[in-house]
Amino acid sequence: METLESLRALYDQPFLPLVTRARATHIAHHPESEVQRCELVNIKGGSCPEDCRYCAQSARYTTGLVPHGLLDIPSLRRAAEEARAHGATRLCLGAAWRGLKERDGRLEEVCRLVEAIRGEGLEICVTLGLLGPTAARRLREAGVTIYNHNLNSGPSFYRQVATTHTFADRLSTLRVAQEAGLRLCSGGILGMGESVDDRLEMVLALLELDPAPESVPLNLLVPIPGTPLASQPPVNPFDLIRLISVTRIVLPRSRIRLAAGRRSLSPEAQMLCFLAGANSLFVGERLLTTPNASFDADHALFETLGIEPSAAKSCTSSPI
Ligand code: SAM
Ligand code: DTB
Ligand code: SF4
Repeated sequence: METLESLRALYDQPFLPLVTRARATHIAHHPESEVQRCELVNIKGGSCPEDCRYCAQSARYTTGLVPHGLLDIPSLRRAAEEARAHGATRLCLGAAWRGLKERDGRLEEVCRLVEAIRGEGLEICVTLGLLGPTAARRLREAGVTIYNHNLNSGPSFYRQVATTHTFADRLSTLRVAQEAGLRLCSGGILGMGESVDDRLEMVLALLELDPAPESVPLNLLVPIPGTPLASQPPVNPFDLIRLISVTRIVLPRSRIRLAAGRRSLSPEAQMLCFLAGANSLFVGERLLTTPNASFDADHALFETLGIEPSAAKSCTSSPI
């Protein structure tokens, strides 16, 4: 069983042996040139009551974001078509609110959106904040197969990430989603001022989930003017590559997603991330509120590396 000390020992070994071991683990469990493409749609933007210190969508900070209500069905259908045109096999619908309570009218509205695009050949992931059991079961029934809810950091640092909910609240949502038959997508953000141990504590918490998350997004903080974390210094890409390597070694079957902040990485740094075990990314012009890596840059990178897109899993597939 892994401990913080064993993860730290892995993390601190010399860079090349660490990446070599991660690569060997990767090849033993995944097709070596396959990278999953996902696309995000912000189905409800801004005015969020939570105080996550990194987030453009919190109502507590003046970020210049123009809030919008729930997306309509034709706009979502168009977004799904665009995602398919970009080669995405998974669509992730995000909403800026605290979560969905039981008997919340917004739940049925989200389910109608999901039902409108199920059967389009895309895996449907949603990221709707804190979740109760009835809402989780209803989402599963509507056609959602994956729930994204990031732990974002380790438990010791979490109080410095947000105060309006706790790390335990986030963990409990993950368990609720799992119990409803949803596969999990959960990871975090690097660059909020946390230590390496905080990042490894997060990996340890992901490891304790049973089954392990199907995907682990690793975001680099995108500094948003107006938020408390606007002036954080950028993360050293080698620290990201080390964390990807450790995550790959201890979660051999999970997909590791290079998520927000990818556009700040050079093609060479991204290549090292793939070598260390990253095998998923976001395509499309935008993430939720910020620009993503450009289509042309991605096209050139995929060509250079001979990266192949993954096939979508069936909507009824069981947890890994
Ligand atoms: N409200 C839901 C929640 O908090 O889970 C879903 C939307 S939230 C924007 C989804 C995730 O995006 C966050 O948990 C965080 O990991 C990531 N994220 C948000 N803003 C970010 C930023 N500025 N830089 C990097 N990642 C960010
Ligand atoms: C994840 O880990 N990152 C995505 C998705 N899952 C929901 C969101 C990134 C958001 C980046 C900042 C923004 O665009 O507002
Ligand atoms: Fe709200 Fe999610 Fe942003 Fe936190 S991360 S402020 S819960 S939208």
